[in-house]
Amino acid sequence: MGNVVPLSNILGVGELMVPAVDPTGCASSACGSSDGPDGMPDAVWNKVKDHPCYSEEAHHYYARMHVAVAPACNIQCNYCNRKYDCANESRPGVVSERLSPDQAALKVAAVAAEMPQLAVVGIAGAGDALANPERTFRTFELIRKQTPDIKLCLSTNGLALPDHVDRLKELDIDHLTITINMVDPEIGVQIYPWIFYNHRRWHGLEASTLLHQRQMEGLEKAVAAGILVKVNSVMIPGINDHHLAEVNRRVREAGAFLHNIMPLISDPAHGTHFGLTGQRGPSPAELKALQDHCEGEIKVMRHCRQCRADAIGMLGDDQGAKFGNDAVAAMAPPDAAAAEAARQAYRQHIEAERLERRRNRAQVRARIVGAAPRTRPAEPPVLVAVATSGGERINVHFGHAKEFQVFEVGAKGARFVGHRRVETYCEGGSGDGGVLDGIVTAIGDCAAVMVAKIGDCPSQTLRDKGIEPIDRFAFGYIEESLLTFFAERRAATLTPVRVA
Ligand code: CLF
Ligand code: SF4
Repeated sequence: MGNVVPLSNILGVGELMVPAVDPTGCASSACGSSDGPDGMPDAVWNKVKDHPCYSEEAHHYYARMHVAVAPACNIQCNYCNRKYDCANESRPGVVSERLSPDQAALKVAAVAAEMPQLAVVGIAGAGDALANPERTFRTFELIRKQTPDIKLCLSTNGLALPDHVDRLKELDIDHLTITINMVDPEIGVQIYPWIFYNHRRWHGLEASTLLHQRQMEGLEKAVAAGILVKVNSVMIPGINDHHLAEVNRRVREAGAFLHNIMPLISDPAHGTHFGLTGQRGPSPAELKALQDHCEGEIKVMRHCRQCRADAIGMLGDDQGAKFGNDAVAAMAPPDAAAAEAARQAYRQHIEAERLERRRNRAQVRARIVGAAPRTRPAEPPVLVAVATSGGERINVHFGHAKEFQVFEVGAKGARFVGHRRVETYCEGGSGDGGVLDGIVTAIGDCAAVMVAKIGDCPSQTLRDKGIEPIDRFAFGYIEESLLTFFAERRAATLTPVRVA
């Protein structure tokens, strides 16, 4: 598999593959992410650098798992149906199993023993983590004790947050997500039919006003306590899409670290109010336009996968089905010390890889972007879809891709702008035509798709639709491949301007 070293050879664990440090020192990149220690205090960088949600770069290397210990919720969102995962942090889909705190701790130990990439354990439902505080905090206590090197993370709608910030701090929880969809209660009325607070149910504007006040109070308190707060917002066209820039401004002023603007997922089959009333979600272009508009002093997260409340693994590659309660019970008791040693070895390996690549990033960009001839007129950036399973490399066959990462590449460089989920095209050697149509639709706005390998038949269909299939960069680093592609494309289509 090209320039890839099986970490299992070093550690004797799993099937994990990680990219090797390039001994020649060339071809390093960061996938267009602006993530990095630059301009960030060391203390903050150390908190975010291995968190797959807080650092776009880290999501290529590190995994998270959710433990679904919090079934109840204290509010009703119009995009949620109680029998589905919390839409704050998950895609609709039933939580397979609810866990007690003891079961959750057992599951974390089992996953940690199998998956040295595991960096974070989060509680994100299936209801609201802080509507179930005893179960949530007991779970965190158990996990903190058994795997102290794994970060803890919590997601909440914010209603109960002001009452629990001190407890979060005591448990050394550095990462907190609050879903804030509005800062104007009149807009909130269209999203929240009721909340349950102070032993009674509140409706309408009263409910929405209370929720807004508690969310902002909780945000400010958490920031004051030194917790890195990520704000999630669900983009709901016609309801809060034009309002989210104001939300962005207000949460930034209140000290939020990161703003994650996610698309509404709405389907009548989910039985939600919005699904049943035909409320649509935004198109990828609408989502990107809003994210671009909000990007500025606060970083906008674009790599969210709207995970299940029981998701396990790298973002975009859920391994949760392998770790059901029965499977965990049948596993041999994990060797905690060996598992921790494996995690430490993995982190050191990745740290060296990232350091090396950061050193070379400027050289790579200068070589490919800086050396390009000046052209007239400036060629606009294009979108390119990439099949990757991590390591910042193009390392998935077209037919095996469950999603494509989308990058915008232009004269100034390449940057990650989102992902498109697809059904897997290849089914035991024969491609599925209907699925191919779906993939073409999903990446229809892309000029090219970069994969590790692709067959003639799908290649022709893609070409017919104006999408260039490219497998000549197989297993190469994504950013360098994108920049090379753009430079070649520019050289082929534009006349260089002589510079005096
Ligand atoms: Fe989980 Fe959320 Fe923590 Fe990440 S998810 S509790 S911050 S560890 Fe991440 Fe999943 Fe998006 Fe959430 S990709 S839904 S942002
Ligand atoms: Fe559903 Fe989460 Fe909203 Fe509660 S906060 S109603 S679980 S989406």
